[in-house]
Amino acid sequence: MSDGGAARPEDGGAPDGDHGTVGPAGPLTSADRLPGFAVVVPAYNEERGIERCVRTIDEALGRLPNRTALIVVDDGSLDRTGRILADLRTTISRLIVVAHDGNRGYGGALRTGARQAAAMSFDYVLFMDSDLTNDPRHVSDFARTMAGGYDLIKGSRYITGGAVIGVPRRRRILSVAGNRVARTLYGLPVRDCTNGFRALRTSLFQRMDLQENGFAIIMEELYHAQRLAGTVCEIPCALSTRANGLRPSSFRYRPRVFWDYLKYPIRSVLHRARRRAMGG
Ligand SMILES: Nc1nc2c(ncn2[C@@H]2O[C@H](COP(=O)(O)OP(=O)(O)O)[C@@H](O)[C@H]2O)c(=O)[nH]1
Ligand SMILES: [Mg+2]
Repeated sequence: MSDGGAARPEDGGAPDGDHGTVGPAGPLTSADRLPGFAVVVPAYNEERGIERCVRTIDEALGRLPNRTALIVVDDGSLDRTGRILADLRTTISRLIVVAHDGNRGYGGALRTGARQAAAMSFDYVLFMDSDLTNDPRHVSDFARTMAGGYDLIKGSRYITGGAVIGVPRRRRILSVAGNRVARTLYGLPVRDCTNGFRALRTSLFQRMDLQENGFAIIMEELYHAQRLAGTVCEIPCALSTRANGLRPSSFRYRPRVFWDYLKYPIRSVLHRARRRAMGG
């Protein structure tokens, strides 16, 4: 499928088994189903940026007709993140704060956030970072694409309209190369496998047997999406680098991280080969 568009169930083209790339969809019409969704934001020691993050996402959600919530998971922050969130909670009704006593990692925080979203009957979870490097103006693009019924919607830097802004050259090159390998091995039409800005049907996320506590949960999810035959599409998104004044990124390229990421596309190849060998 091209960058131009993808079939939506209400267009008569059921997306079962359909994977593809969709550009930003047209304006919402009253004919569109409006899925409810929760933006889930993991936060660890984000005292310097969490207030701006919450206010900006809350404003973006306030402009949408969908039922929404903003779930922030304070993952055992040692700084003032928890206190700032508690203050914001008193005035921002859309904000739900879930706190872990200790640090369970990015993956653990997303699982907690998704459980909360499921308990509140939200159709989708939209995962976003707490440093505003995922541009909140894309939240409405996700909302429109959810109305198309996809199971997994990936934000993509690597399709027409996507962008990488200010990210160090080394990290950009590794990302492009890693994503080429991952895309080929998964066999999914996803150009940006490693992007953490993505939305999933809450029920699909809950069905995935996710174990990763770190950032590799992003790759683990794609392995399960491929296995569970979910419908996948990409929408263009920009990713920028952390603003000066925030704490530095906690992502580290270590040999172990490469393996943690790569093992899922490799497992995906093996899984499909096994299925073929069994004639299924
Ligand atoms: N739950 C949890 N979230 C984390 C942890 N470290 C970073 N994060 C969050 O994960 C997101 C991305 O982190 P960041 O440091 O910006 O890494 P990068 O985006 O890969 O450069 C942000 O929302 C962070 O607050 C952690 O140990 N636990
Ligand atoms: Mg970041």
